[in-house]
Amino acid sequence: MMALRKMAVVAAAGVLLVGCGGNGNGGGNGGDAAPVPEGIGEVTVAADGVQEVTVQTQDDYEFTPDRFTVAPGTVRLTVRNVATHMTHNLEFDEGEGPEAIDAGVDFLGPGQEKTIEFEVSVPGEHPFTCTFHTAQGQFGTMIVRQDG
Ligand SMILES: [Cu+2]
Repeated sequence: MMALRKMAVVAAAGVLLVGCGGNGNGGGNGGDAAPVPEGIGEVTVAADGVQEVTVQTQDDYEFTPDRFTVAPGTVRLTVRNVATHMTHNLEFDEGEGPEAIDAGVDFLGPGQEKTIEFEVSVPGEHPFTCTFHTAQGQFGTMIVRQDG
């Protein structure tokens, strides 16, 4: 935890250096995306029987992955922001899915991760958004499917 905080401070210092050049210049983004760790976007079942999945955000306007599929039941969703300077969140679009999901991650600073838990029972697709970057197209979809 201490190490993480220290990294965040270092990263914040870096923002000052690159802040000007980095903004609005999407040109070279293809090659320098943060590496995706093993297991990101994979749904696994924890010891307590709850299905778990981790979605990552980074210094761009994408969820990694932007689609994942769960089975009806309890979902433990972790959103991990590995960005060094961008803040994100994850909110399920109200009224869009087959049932209401009363959970979301409202703020995730650089280096933070948060876990939410909620129930799904109706098959279908739940769109979600980073509300900070809706204009930049940061959307994703959680699919609920009977056979997982
Ligand atoms: Cu975002």
